[in-house]
Amino acid sequence: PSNEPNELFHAKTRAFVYGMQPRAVQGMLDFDYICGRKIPSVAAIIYPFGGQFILKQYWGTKETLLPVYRTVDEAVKNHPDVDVVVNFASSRSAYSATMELMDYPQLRCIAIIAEGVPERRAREISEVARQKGVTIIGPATVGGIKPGCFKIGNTGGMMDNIVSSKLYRPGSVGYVSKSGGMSNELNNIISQVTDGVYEGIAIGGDRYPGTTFTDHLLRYEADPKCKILVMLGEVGGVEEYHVVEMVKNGQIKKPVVAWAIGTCAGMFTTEVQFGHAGSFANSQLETAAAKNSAMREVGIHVPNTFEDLPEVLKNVYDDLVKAGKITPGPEPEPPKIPIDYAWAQELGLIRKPAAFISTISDDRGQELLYAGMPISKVFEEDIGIGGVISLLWFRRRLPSYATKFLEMVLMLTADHGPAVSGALNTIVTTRAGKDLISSLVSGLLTIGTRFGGALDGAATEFSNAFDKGLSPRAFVDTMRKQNKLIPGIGHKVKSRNNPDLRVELVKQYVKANFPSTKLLDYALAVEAVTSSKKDNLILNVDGAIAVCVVDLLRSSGAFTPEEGEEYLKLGVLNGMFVLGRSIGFIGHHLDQKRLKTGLYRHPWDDISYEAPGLAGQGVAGAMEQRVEVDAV
Ligand code: Q5B
Repeated sequence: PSNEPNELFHAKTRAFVYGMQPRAVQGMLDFDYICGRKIPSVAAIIYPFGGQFILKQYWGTKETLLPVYRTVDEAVKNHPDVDVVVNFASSRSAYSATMELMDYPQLRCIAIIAEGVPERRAREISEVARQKGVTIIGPATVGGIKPGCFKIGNTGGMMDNIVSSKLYRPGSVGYVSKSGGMSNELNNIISQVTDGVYEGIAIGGDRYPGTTFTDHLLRYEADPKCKILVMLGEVGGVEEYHVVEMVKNGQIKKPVVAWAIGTCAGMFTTEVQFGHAGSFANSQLETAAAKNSAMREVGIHVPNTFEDLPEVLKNVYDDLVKAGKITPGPEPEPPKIPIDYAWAQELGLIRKPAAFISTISDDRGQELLYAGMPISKVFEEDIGIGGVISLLWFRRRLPSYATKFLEMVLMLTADHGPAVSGALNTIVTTRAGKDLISSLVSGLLTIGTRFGGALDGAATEFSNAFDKGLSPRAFVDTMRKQNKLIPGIGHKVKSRNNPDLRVELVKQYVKANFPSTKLLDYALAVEAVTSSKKDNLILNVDGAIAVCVVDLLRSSGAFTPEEGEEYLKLGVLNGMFVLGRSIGFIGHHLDQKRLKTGLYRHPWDDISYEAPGLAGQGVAGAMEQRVEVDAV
């Protein structure tokens, strides 16, 4: 609490911020920091609607946690040192929130930052506040600032503005204005022609502000540290005349520099309503011109135009300095302002090497981009999942026969029944009670060089052999000599007599649509050699897809030869099988869940137990031995 009755804020003022306004709170904490305050002016947040318990903010270059309370009661009980509230409640709830706050005698000053509070409500607030001795600033205000001590919410604007107006240390000039925007202008003027602002309050532009010009000017008059009073009035209302009266009757003795804005209203033939609700002259008396001449008459320093105000203020200040009433103090070093990383980056002040690079998609703008293509265009042009793969995997649009082929691959590889290695693992995993992702991953991890993962190897071996000019037979012989199985050749159940129709479909499509099928033709010639040896050594689905994608990379015109080679090395081909078969594995997981199948245990009689001591005894022998062990 303040030591002086006329002092609303001091260097230890502690406040609640009512409402969730992290930016405004940060502005207040940054102001505290540059003023050299030891403790933050914001003690806590009151936010009736939140489930949040803390608000993380910066205190200088470090971080600090502010408590968030749902009720005023809780906040007040926990912070008996708080006597100011910056109330950001909306215009709808500002009245009830302020009334509730005024039930707590420790809260002596409430700044209401809400536009559009009904005038009847504003008057009720003022009345109750006067009865209870609470100072209300606003409503419809940005607040006020006391250099070196306290800043209400967003008053003063950005930090660089605050520093350039030297608001981090007190001066000798106390001002009061209606407009928050014009108070920024006053901060600037005062900092240029005097030793700076002592305190500045914007009372708000409504017809019934909670405190008036006179309330604040009388506080400044009573405060020995404030030497010059500045008032920025405006057209509408009669408040300036109360100040005139006080100057006349001696209640205000300190020099006053004042101006009423809105003199240009006289140039219009009709009455003018300015931006504020109260800035409308209901009579000649309420015009800015009439107010300015009334103020001038009682000795208030009134410039001829607003542009002359700095000069008039400077003269008054210089006179007080000459008379020894103001002794300008040494100018402290302007404080360093901690600047937010994001803001500094936006201003182009800093740079740092990025830890990650991404070249396929961008979600930062208004619209998600796939390789530069807005997501809305992806649908407008109906590029399909094949088109999306072409953008995200190859970073380019592929011709539609190619994207259709990619879709065909996904459809063909989506599933091959529950008996294949991966599907079986997915099923067993699901039946062990695992979730979708675990079951899917267990199936995917089964994909290897023998099952589903032969595409990359097939593409490499077939294209190497083809590029070297090896005849199909020479290729088969070379592989045999090296004791290597040819990837993409052979199938557990499919054979020449039981052909894999998926492979037939691929061949038909590619023959009909691709500009070149050189590698497919070569692979079919190899198949002719291997299948003549053994019926099941056919070009399998992995092999067929692999050689066709190589044909696509080499002949579509969409890739340079180097790019085509690089994509093969990157493993894009196995990616096709992984993506396609994920559809089937997920299906198997859902199927098992739907069927509510229980834990799977493989039958003993399907496993040949060959452990030492049990070898050759078969299931019955093993069982007998186990019974004996159990009995012991
Ligand atoms: N031999 C696929 O083997 C399989 C040979 C070969 C030269 C070969 C085998 C193989 C390469 C890998 C590959 C993809 C293991 C298959 C797929 C997706 C799937 C699966 C599904 C789906 C089958 C018998 C004799 C031996 C071997 C010789 C075999 N393969 N020679 N090159 N490639 N292929 N995988 O039937 O003289 O008797 O010793 O590893 O392309 O995974 O549906 O199930 O959609 O899910 O068990 O279609 O071909 O034959 O290993 O007993 O060999 O043939 O040397 O000769 P098998 P093995 P020998 S598609």
